[in-house]
Formats: sequence, structure tokens, C-alpha cells
Amino acid sequence: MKKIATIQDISCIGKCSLTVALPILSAMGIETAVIPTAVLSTHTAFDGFTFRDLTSDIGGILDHWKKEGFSFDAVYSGYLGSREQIDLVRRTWKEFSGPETLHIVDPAMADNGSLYKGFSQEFADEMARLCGEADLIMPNLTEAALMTHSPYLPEGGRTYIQDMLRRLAELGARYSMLTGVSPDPDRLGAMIYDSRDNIFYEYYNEKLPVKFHGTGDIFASCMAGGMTIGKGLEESMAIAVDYTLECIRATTANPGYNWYGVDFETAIPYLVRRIGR
Ligand code: PXL
Repeated sequence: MKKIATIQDISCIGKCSLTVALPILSAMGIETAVIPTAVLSTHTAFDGFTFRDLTSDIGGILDHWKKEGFSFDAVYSGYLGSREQIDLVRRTWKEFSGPETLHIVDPAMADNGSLYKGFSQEFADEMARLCGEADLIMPNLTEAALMTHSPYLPEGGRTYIQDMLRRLAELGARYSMLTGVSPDPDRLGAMIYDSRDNIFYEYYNEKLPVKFHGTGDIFASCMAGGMTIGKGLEESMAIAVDYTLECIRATTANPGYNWYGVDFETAIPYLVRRIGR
């Protein structure tokens, strides 16, 4: 069985970060180890959330894992709770990787043109350095603009998306991916730039007139999972785009849906069927 270590927060309610990564990666047949970066009562779009930073617990977790001799096929990081955790992601890569281990970073820190509560441009610059050392990075357009000091133009079109990917590639990762991008008003998906071979890959599906919290984490978990089980870049991207859309469809079909996250649970059978193909 493939093994992944994922480093992100637990938002106790909110359908994001570890509460979506763990079920999605498990459904994809991957043994999933978790390094929780913080515990929040809810994600940060709610008012009054509690936040416990777990930075000081992580060193001990890694020390113990090292003694046990664990290693992973992929290390996938998401929402981090402090700047020091950026170095702890580097340490996880260094100590638990074999020659084929994928280092995947979702620099989860911003969306819709602004940083999430508690993050700063200095953090984004530090995250940009981490991204430069990864194999695959998966920012949204806001995160990409912050990390490359570029304008954020959500309706910038295909040439703007490609220019942004080239700027991301200058940070240093082999594969840069932009998530949640629209080449035109009716389609939504992702584009990847392979900086070594100078090739772009893109995949889009229907763009629904709704926007939900947590879809970036669902997409990133599915993409990281696809790569970990060996689906390759293009197929993993197509599965991640289609599954995320399926989650949004499942949500809007449920009249009692919650505002704070999508019904990814009822779309899990779709994901399992899809990867079995
Ligand atoms: O979905 C990204 C995310 C992850 N973790 C926490 C968040 C958010 C987005 O707001 O608040 C705690």
C-alpha cells in the first residue's frame, strides 16, 4: 500500500484540511499519516474560532517516527500554523523520503484576493521558498500572485494563467499547478506547467455559478492522492477537477446543505469508481 504523510490543521468543524484529506486519501487506498499543525474549533471563515498552535508537538512526533524507521511515498503539506512549521515540512522531507518520494505543497494561506486571517506577506514569501524546493506545488491564483508579487486578475484569461505559471516555475519546483482557474466564463479547472520539459497541461469542466469553502483542499487531496498512486499528472488533474465538481453538484442537490463546506462525503463512491478505471 502506498503511504503519504499529510501536514495540515484540524478544523474540528468546517470540512477542510485534515477532515477532508484523511477520508479522501483513505478512499483512494493510501495509508495516511497525519501531522496536525493546529487545532481550530472551526475553520477561519467562522467568527470566534479557537486556535491551538501545535508547532511544539511536531518535533517529538518526527523524532519518534524516525526511531521507528518510517518513510513515505509522498509528503503533502497544506495549511500551516506558524512560520517555524515551514522548516518542519523541510525536515519531514529530509528524514522520511526515499529517492522516489514526492514533495507536494499546497500553500494554503489565501483565496479570493486576500490572505486568510493570521497570515502575512512575510509568511507568503517564506512559503514561496518552500514551494521552490518542492516537486509539485498547487496554489490558487491568489496564493500564486502573493508568492510571485504579481497582480491578481481572476478574469485574466489563458495567457495570464500561463505567465503566472512561468513565474511560479521560477521559484524552483519542477511542476507548478494553478487550481481553480477559468480560461473563459463557462469552464473551471486547472493548468500545470512542467518547467523541465516546457510543457503546459490543462483540464477544465463545467463552471457552476457557486463558490464553496474547502474545495481547494478537496482538489489538492485528490491530486496528491492521484500522484501517490501513480496516476500521473494529467490523469490526476482530471480526476481532481471532476471529483471537485461532483462534490459541488452533490452539495447543491441537497436542499439542507451547510454554507461552510461541500458534501464531499456523498461523492466518495464516484471517486472510488473513477480511480478504479
Ligand atoms: O481550506 C483552507 C483552510 C484550511 N484550514 C483552515 C482554514 C482554511 C480556509 O479558510 O481556515 C483553518
